[in-house]
Amino acid sequence: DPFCGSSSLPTSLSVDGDSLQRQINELSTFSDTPAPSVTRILFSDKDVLARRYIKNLMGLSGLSVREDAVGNIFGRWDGYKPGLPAVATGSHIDAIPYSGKYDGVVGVLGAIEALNVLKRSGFRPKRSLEVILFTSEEPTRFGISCLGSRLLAGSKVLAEALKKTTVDGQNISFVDAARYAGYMKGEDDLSNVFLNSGNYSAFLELHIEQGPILEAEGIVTAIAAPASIKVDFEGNGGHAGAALMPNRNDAGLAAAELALAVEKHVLDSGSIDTVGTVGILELHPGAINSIPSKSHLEIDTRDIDEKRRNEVIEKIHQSAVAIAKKRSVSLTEFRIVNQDPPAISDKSIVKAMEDTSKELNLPHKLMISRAYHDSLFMARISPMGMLFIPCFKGYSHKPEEYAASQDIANGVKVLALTLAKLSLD
Ligand code: HGY
Ligand code: MN
Ligand code: MN
Ligand code: MN
Repeated sequence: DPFCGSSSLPTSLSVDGDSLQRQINELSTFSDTPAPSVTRILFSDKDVLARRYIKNLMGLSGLSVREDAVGNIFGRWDGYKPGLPAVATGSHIDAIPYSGKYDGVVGVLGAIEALNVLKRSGFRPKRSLEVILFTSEEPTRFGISCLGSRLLAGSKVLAEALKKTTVDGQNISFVDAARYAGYMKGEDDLSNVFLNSGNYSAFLELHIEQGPILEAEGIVTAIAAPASIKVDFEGNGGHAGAALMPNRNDAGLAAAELALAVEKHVLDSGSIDTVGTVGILELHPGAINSIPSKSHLEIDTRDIDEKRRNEVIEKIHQSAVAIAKKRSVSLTEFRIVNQDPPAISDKSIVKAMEDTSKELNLPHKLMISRAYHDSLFMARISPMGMLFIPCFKGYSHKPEEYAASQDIANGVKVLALTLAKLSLD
């Protein structure tokens, strides 16, 4: 009954920390690698089970659930002015290989619990509150980061690619993979996934910091500018014994030299804020006694300054060309997969989070997010805010990832009260 409860801000906020911790533990069992690691790849069987688990929790919280063509999942609590743009919050549950159980998950389970906290307090939202599970934040399967939120933010290029060209490492198309998981049923073009800006009055994301700075909460003021590049080199290969060194054009050494060039260009950028990683480096045929005839590397480089990051990308490209020439291998691919601008958090949401933290006597600090998040793209269609909770020694993207349930509960409280305030705006 939309008229029960009060539309004044809740005074008591009780987070059910035990059930939230239990849910985090249960969700982590939907994994393709043994505990304590978590591996949950887009549209895999484990991903489908995890989605079902989240949809069930949304249902138990009385949220109405809808899913879009690519598997973004929305759980909605109608406010008493359901026609107004809603306030949304959410994150992701896909997990890169051998990672941890908190990255993304805290912002989905925590968001559902935040709505439960408000329901328990008798709060009645004016603007509807919506929890979003973004279909895939990690680039693992298709090499596209923030696939779901990028699409919601209206990327026509991505909509085209997903329909026509995107395939994974086993040459399975995005469309077939999505259909396997029960999505992309119709022949619909994906533009019906796009949300127009104004759809939400605010978007907030609760997430672990994934870095070593925080002892308490972090309120994010900006999200760094990410980019990723795919590179292939090709040489003649040959017999590791019979081919003498002067006659070789070793694609593996070209890749190794480029990886070191990435490190050099990043260190020479003039700022500690520029980072670069070669997380994927594959050699073909991958036999000890065969000179690599092909190599494939994937480069991740980021900076809080977009121009400086783009200069590094340009230098990496020049190095790839120079190395190919020097080693007489061919540079068969140099593809910038994404080269995104940074995002700035909405000042009024930052202020709402600061005020809420003060009201709850929770220490907090302003900071930049060096990791990217779905918020980076939601900021294109809605005022955005992010709330970080500390994680043990900043460990993330590895099984040792850990966040204390008290810190999670504090984050959920700040999220809940900030959502309530924004809902009454
Ligand atoms: O890589 C990132 O920044 C995010 O955690 N996927
Ligand atoms: Mn991640
Ligand atoms: Mn994440
Ligand atoms: Mn390639």
